[in-house]
Amino acid sequence: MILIMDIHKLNIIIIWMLIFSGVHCSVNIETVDDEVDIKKTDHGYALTMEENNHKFSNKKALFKITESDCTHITLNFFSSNSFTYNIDDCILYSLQAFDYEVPTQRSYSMLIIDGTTTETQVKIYITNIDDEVPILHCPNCILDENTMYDKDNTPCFYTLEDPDGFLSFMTITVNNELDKTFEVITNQDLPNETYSTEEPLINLITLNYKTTDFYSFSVTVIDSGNNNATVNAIINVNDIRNTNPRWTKIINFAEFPEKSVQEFDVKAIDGDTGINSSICYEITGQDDLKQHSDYDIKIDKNTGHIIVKNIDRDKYDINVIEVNITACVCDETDWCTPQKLNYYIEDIDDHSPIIVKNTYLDGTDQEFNDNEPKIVNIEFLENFSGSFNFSSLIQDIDTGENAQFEVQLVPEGDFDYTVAYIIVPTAGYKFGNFKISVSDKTYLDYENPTWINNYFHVSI
Ligand SMILES: [Ca+2]
Ligand SMILES: [Ca+2]
Ligand SMILES: [Ca+2]
Ligand SMILES: [Ca+2]
Repeated sequence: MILIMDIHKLNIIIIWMLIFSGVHCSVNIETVDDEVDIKKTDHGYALTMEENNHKFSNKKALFKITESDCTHITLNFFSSNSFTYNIDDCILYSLQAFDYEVPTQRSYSMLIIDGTTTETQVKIYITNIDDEVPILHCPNCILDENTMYDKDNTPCFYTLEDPDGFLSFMTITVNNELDKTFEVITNQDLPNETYSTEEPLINLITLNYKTTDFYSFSVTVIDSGNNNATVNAIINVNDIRNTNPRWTKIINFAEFPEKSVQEFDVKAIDGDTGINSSICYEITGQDDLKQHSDYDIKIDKNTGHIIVKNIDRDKYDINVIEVNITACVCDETDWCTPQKLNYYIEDIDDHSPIIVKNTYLDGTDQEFNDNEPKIVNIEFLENFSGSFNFSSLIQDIDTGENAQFEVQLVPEGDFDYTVAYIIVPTAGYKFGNFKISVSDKTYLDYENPTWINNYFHVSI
């Protein structure tokens, strides 16, 4: 039966045989180091000590063997878990460190054999301490401006790892004086044997893309063993839609001649520069344009190029045209910025004064539809000394000095009949009513054949 067992089972059989046979003796051990706790158990000793892989120098005293001269001591490990050791002056030293994070170094079971018949069982338990450095992985985070994030809605999580566990005892600090802006929330309710978790980053104040579009800071994590790590973090701020477009190029006043073709360029940009959407232009709310649809004022929806033409200043007698344009975010047309454009239209002298109508004393009008010479025949008695029975409305639809005109009587043919007549007034602006009267009735002598038919022109 013994022949078919492996060496470990062989040892066990031997132990039990020895225990039950009662023929063997045992050695005792005692502590020589405060950091090593030794307790007597039913079957030997239980030795407990903290892992020491970070503070091990070259050897560690585990216990002292008593009641033996230690000249024939060997250790017999019960499994493949063993450690290197030596015995000096009956003190057993481990010549290697014990690291709890290495699973095979967490416990040992062995026999101390003194000679051939004396054995003592010793179990060694290595306890975990927070001796390894934690690791923090920074996410690449984008947070919306004007939004408060809490642990439930933040998209930003730091991965915290520590091979020791004990994650609930971590302190995570935001540096670079941004601890009033950001905070990493730590979870205080994790079992000690949790080795990795996600810790949410939240903001403590609202972020403003226009003020700061990204934050760069470091985050330090300290574990319960005072092991720490610092990593750099960058939080980008996402611009969200909350600003109307902004005009960057505008010509809000221009002066140019009527009936000319004018071109202007205006430009606006997205007020939310982080979104930077395309801007669309439009002419809006232009009452004059609706009234006078023969105006031609257009703006290119995409480029902001304005073309103005066909403005007939005289036709509507207006000198200033107010055009309202807007710049809107093309795909979010609630976001618009209006702008007023004022165009001062210069008159050109493209109209002559004309006689529009004659109005007779009885109230009837004789209207003229063209600029051709008009012939008016009137008859009256000799020695007539009053005014003719009509007045002439003369109009020049230009404006300014282009609308000033003079009126006079000029001879028709060789003989000057105008010496007997007068027209008043002799000048007008834009329009006026003119009346012709006899200024010297002594000319109006029927017996003088020259004065029976009088001809003259009204010249404007
Ligand atoms: Ca360790
Ligand atoms: Ca640790
Ligand atoms: Ca540890
Ligand atoms: Ca004109």
